[in-house]
Amino acid sequence: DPQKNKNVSIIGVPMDLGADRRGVDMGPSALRCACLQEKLEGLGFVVHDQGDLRIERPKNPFGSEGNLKYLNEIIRANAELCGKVESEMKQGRFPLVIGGDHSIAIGTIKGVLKQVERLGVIWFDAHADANTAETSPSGNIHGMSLAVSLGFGHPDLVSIGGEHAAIRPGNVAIIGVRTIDPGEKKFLKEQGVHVFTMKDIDSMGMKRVVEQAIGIASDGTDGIHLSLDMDGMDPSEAPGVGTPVLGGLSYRESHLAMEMIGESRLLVSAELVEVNPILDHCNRTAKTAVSLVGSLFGESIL
Ligand code: HAR
Ligand code: MN
Ligand code: MN
Ligand code: MN
Repeated sequence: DPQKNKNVSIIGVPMDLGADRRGVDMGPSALRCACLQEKLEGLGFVVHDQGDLRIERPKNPFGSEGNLKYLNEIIRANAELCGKVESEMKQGRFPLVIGGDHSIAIGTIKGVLKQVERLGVIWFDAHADANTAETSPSGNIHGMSLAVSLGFGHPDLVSIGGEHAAIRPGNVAIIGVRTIDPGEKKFLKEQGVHVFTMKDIDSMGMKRVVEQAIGIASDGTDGIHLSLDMDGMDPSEAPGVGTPVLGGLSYRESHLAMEMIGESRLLVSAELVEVNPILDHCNRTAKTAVSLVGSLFGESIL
């Protein structure tokens, strides 16, 4: 809980190999330019910026194995990230991972799992990221990271950071989904992952959706991880993302979600992904992301 633990580690992962559009490798820089550290310090946190992991340039520009683009580079980055997250948590610091494409959730979540055995996950995203190589239409690993974190996918991805119990599907809630592949739909239903689509948000309201999501992610767990993909927001408010989808969450709905997750006092880790400065306007999406982090870490008006 960042509101009890005042020490926050920022871990940058400047990698875009999990996505087709280049540019999210500049996300960590954009988020720092948008005063991420200053925002947290203003809220009374002690920030330990760990800098960025070193991401190797791919030797083969089309280096894919089967339907898994840049598999080896992504394994190496995530293995390092996993170790970093684990060691920061061991020192009593709250890990805030900044990406980077969403494939980095694989390393973040495995690292957290080594410290928090039973972990619930709230996955804020326009997409479900629940493909495997068999079902993926693109071969992009950022569309597979939730499946991998549930224990499904290429064994070299699932075993990153060592063999370890995965997150339980009944403790995962996805919020903001509005595009899903046929194989993902089948997988999520079979596994019993709770998916809150835009239809649910429109009909129930964000407040009830987030209450339920927190209930799901906290049921029998020792804490909640937030995986925040900025494309969950509507592209009119967060244009700097690689795979925008119309009809997303508003600025206000997104802030309410962050405030409620923060107020739950159950958060043990978080990551912020898919900010693409190349496609952005004057760093607006990174600034919005930093504002969301503020709400998550307890910023309030009154
Ligand atoms: N489902 C599609 C695929 O697997 C698109 C996926 C992902 N894009 C993201 N992830 N930004 O959230 O290729
Ligand atoms: Mn995603
Ligand atoms: Mn363990
Ligand atoms: Mn997405």
